[in-house]
Amino acid sequence: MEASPFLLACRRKPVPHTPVWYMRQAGRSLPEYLKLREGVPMMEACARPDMIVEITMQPVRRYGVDAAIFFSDIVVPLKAIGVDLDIKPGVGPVIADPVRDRAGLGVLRPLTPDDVPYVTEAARALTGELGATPLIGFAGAPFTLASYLIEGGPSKNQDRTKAMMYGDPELWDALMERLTDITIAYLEVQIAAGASAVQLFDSWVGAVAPQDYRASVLPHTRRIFEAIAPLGVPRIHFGVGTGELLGLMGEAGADVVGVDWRVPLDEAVRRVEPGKALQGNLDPAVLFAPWEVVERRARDVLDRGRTAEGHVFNLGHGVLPSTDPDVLARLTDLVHEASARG
Ligand code: 1CP
Repeated sequence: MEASPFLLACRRKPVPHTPVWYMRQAGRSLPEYLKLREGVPMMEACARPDMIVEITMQPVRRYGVDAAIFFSDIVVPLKAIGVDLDIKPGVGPVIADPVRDRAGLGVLRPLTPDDVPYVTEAARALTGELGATPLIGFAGAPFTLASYLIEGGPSKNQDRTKAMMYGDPELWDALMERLTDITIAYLEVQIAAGASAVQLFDSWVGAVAPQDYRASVLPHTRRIFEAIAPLGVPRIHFGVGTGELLGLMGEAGADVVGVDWRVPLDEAVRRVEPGKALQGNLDPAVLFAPWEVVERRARDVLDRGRTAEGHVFNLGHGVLPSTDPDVLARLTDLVHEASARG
């Protein structure tokens, strides 16, 4: 397992080829996924070990990617501690009673492994089934979880979230503290059950300016990475629209910084402190272009990625739902062949 190209690249060690996996590779465009999910609501699928295992395996079988990502959602730990929420098809997470004052914090109690037995069971089964392919566990970062809790659902600009951050820093920090504790516990459960790496998704933190990130987000995120450091698995940190934050995201302590498609990887190398690997960053929309374009752009990502101390090939954000699975299969082969070191 330690010889897996994915883990080697995360640790900035020499690799036989550039490893590749795709954010949201599980549970998006695959017909075998859509068939399995027929009539099963998302939150139910996330609580059934048989479904988690099968959906996590599907892209590994089909694409031959270098890592699996645990099928779940970032709101699963919140639901597990009793937050009244649902994932609405075509919308995303919707929170029944948004958290907007101190009383609202009451529902955010600490998470224990007993709250998510299906995660432990599925991750254990998966590590057996995956053999030498690493399993990536994941969690939503406190800012992104806070944004769903405060806004009540998906939001374009995170206005209410930032209003609390600017206007009531004490409430903000109390909320972030609780979410940080939940996130640490949730990542620990996945690592204890066999996850070989973890990714912290701070998908919407790109809405924040660097000085606010430093003051109001970074201390919490750093606490997460410090807490799980002794467990020894690579830690990946990703957000969208975070070009201005890449340096600070590295400072927060991850081993690998995820880069969206807006910043070329060789420029990201300059923005992130030394001693970090990078992950990314082909624009997921490029996969809708003719193959020649996909190939040229993928080779460009590989070339720029060579300037990093370690490179994990990925998209700049998740696989888009109407992506042709055959293009992802072909892209996986291309990345492996074009980066093979004799
Ligand atoms: O393949 C994988 O990566 C595993 C599955 C996975 C992951 C990693 C799902 C399944 N969700 C996530 C993480 C997640 N969920 C993120 C971080 C990654 C990212 O930035 O894309 C975020 C922001 C969410 C929240 C969420 N859940 C949204 C976005 C809504 C918004 O604010 O714009 C949506 C649409 C969901 C629902 C969801 N999550 C996963 C699936 C398969 C689905 C669709 C379920 C359905 O509608 O039935």
